[in-house]
Amino acid sequence: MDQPPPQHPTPLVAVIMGSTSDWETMRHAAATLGQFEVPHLCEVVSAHRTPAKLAAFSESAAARGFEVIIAGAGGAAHLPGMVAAGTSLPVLGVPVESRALRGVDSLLSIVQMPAGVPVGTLAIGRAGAVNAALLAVAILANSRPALRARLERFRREQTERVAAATLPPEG
Ligand code: RP5
Repeated sequence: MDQPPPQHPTPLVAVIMGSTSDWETMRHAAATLGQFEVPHLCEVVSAHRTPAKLAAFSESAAARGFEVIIAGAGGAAHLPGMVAAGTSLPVLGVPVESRALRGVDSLLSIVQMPAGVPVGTLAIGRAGAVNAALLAVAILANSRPALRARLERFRREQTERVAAATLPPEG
């Protein structure tokens, strides 16, 4: 008898990015969500190169079951703000480190949203990608006690690891 195709749980978090070149940074968000077994989808959606796809994505995101959107972009990084313009879901913005200005351009493009359309902006690069995923987990955990317990265990283990760390001998 044929086996039914594997059921993939509906993704709760969308990890979108402006270009495949952002994946090196954004893969850390995906990996962190994976660590918490949070179903997620990763996709390239460009504010500048695929504006119609961006509009369709943001307007359908809530109906598709996403609860949080993580958007990473570099340079003139309009993606997080533009996706936030089309949805009331929480949008977390990750400034990708650009070659020319080391991500300061990305950071300023994402962080300075006018009042009324918020984007929660994280740090430039890998730290921002990891923390965006941890914030997404914290948001989802508000209504999922098992996820809250897992997040608290992660934090406890991190604390224990840092407390037990030793420095190399001097000289
Ligand atoms: C942005 O332009 C992307 O988010 C990326 O960070 C940057 C450069 O894109 P590529 O020229 O590498 O495709 O839209």
